[in-house]
Amino acid sequence: MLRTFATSKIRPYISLDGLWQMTVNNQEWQVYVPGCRETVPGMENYRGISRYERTVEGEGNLLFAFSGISHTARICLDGKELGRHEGAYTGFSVLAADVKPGEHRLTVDVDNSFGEANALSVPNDYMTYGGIFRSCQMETVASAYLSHLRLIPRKNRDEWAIDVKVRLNGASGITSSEIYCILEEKEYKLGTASVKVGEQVEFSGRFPVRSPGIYSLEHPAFTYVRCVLREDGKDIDDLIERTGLRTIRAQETKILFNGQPVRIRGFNRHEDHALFGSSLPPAAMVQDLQLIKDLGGNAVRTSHYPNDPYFLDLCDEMGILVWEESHARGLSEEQMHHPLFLQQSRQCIEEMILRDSSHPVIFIWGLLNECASCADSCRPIYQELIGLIRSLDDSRPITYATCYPGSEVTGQKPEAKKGYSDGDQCLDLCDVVSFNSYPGWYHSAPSKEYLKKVRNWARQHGGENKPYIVSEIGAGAVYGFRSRTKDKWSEERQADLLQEQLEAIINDEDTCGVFIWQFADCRVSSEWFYGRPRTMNNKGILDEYRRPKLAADRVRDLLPNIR
Ligand code: ADA
Repeated sequence: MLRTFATSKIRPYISLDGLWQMTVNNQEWQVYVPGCRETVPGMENYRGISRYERTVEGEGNLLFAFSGISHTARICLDGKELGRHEGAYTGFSVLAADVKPGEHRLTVDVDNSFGEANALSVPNDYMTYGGIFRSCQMETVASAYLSHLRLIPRKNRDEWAIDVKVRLNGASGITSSEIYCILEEKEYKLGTASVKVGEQVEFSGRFPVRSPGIYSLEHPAFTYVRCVLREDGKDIDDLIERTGLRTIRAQETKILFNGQPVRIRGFNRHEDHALFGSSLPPAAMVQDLQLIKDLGGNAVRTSHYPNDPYFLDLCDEMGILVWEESHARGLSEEQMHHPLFLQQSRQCIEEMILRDSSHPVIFIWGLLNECASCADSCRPIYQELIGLIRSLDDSRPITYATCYPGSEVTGQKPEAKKGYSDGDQCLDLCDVVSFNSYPGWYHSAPSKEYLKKVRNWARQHGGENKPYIVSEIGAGAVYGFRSRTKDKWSEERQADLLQEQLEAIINDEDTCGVFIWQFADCRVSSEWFYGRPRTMNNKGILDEYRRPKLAADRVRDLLPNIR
């Protein structure tokens, strides 16, 4: 299941989840899809290419939909290439047209190696796992089919409407069809078009909602839209999407959800689990969301890439706000000038927004975590990518998490580098300002003064009159390491530091809240962060098995006070 609800009443599909054959250098395994290769005995540290294979039975126009393959994929049917995709965290589909009836061999070459072809998937402070790690399915489509259905709710005074966008794709032959949109059992025509094979046309319209059920975190209520493709009076394809009627706005220093200021009690979370790598089954996703709620949280940040669409559906249903982030973490000026950086960033942003903009709980788009926002040469990149997000979705605020206040805050003279400013120089470009700070952990400044100084600096350097989020605070602890002297890496020390950091935020009503770094410990790429104990990022409040550290109780006591 790619989503938690049925996305079509017409289009036949079969799930491709289950046992596949995997081959690496002539060695074969039976592996479960979705899954990470690293969970296969003997493959815990494998980086490179592997071939996934299985048979499928079908005929006609077969659309193979993948929710996530890490990080590069080449798909073939009976040895003929259907398509390639770069980027682990967004889904894609490839089409095999006019397939003869019978059994066919589907092969997927999966590659997670680092190299010149990848500007965003680089050795980093999280693990780039390998595999078909999210669900996939085979759909049978007609001569034309719909894709990219997305819904944006709009409120004007007390009237609600939904902006609907959908794409028509040609699969085989030339088709002339009519596209309709059904909302509250009323049918509206979106247009008529002919598409050739491989062509894509987009349709859009704004339609009123006459009996609106308002979405709130406490009472999630959904509005469904079904788009239908009609040929000669017959419905040949359809797509269903849902949204929640709610408003979201950054106004002066507040973030308003349904007109009310919200304070974020959030967790940064990597898609990572000791047992499943980045391929968490639905039960583990639900457990994570239950744990977030139990710890007093109301939000999750998908650090540092778009998450599984199934997880986002669960967030909608369980009323957890989401900061969804495009892929990029800690890239230097040089890495941002990689010849493929812009192309791959644009692709990731586009695929994320076209896939996810209907989710009511996504309250903000994020991008470029801790990238080179001090470098003159990178400001145009921030401008361009923030502009791209705005052009694809003007209904949500945009932010990026930075860690560069000026030297007057850090007390450290910046390296006098040509073309670098003393601190972040892109804050004016976004709607909400977000800073990552680790007082007491990476430096010894007391939390209360330090966090306030950072915020004041941001306000004077492009962030005036904007909402402010502390997008990361935290400290490391190795699960089970207790120390009466509260040594570094002990659970005691982590708990104390988090308490100090959280108390500083609770008492600072001028911030819109916090995302704790991080929800659970995660694996990091050994190629880069070998220096971290256990080759893990140990700042989880829970360990990688979701066992609570001492800090969990402290967070559960304190977090609810941010309101
Ligand atoms: C950064 C970064 C995180 C993580 C964290 C840490 O702020 O955004 O991905 O690396 O630091 O643990 O140091």
